[in-house]
Amino acid sequence: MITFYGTGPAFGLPHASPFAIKTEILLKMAGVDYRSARADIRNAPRGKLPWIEDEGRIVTDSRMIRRHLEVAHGADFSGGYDAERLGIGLAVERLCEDHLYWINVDNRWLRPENFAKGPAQFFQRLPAALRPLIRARVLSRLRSALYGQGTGRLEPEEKRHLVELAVNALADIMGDNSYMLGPRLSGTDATVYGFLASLESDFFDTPYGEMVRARPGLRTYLTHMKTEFFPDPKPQV
Ligand SMILES: N[C@@H](CCC(=O)N[C@@H](CS)C(=O)NCC(=O)O)C(=O)O
Repeated sequence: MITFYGTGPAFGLPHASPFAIKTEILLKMAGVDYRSARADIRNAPRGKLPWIEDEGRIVTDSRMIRRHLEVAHGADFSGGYDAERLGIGLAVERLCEDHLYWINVDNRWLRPENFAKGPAQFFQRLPAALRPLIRARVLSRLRSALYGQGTGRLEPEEKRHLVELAVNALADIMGDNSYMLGPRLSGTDATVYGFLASLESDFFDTPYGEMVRARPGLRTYLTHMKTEFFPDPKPQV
């Protein structure tokens, strides 16, 4: 039995973290037995979530969890696609993880109204006296990370432009297909759903949800992926 450490349902999503949404879909696709546990970031083996524990072995990072499921459990996330399509899939995944991720973090954490209704909740479990200090430290670290990565230097209109390009690229690559790479599900869908659902969520005040909803193919995709993988979220242990 695998123990999967994610955030659990939050912000109208199966997990606050798009990487955790991705990982839970991969676990379901692999057909392995797992139970969900709420991750405490202070105990995260590499300071990031999600992670899993499988028979005493800890695996961190959704990309390494995917490899573990393939190697140790024989999972096949290829969907039967050829190398060219899978290459596009990998590029699409990294577009989500290494590009859209940062804009999503910026939107949730550095817009004060979004921070207050969303990520601020994560600090509620800390002792009240420590809360302001730790919150300020985390925000300062994130601001530096976003500045270093570059997203933190962009104007809101420039970020909107980049998201529009990425969302339209995803919609155009998917075309009329049911899944990202064609008529069949593949590992790429785990990532794309995690990030598109996070971007589209109207829990936060964001101009990005509308960009996703403006593409009918993506709207349909989000609905059928949710029905397929998260008809009702699994209880935490
Ligand atoms: N490459 C990692 C990225 C995971 C990641 O960045 N997780 C975020 C939550 S969405 C996190 O734990 N951030 C905490 C931090 O960076 O301190 C993966 O694929 O799992």
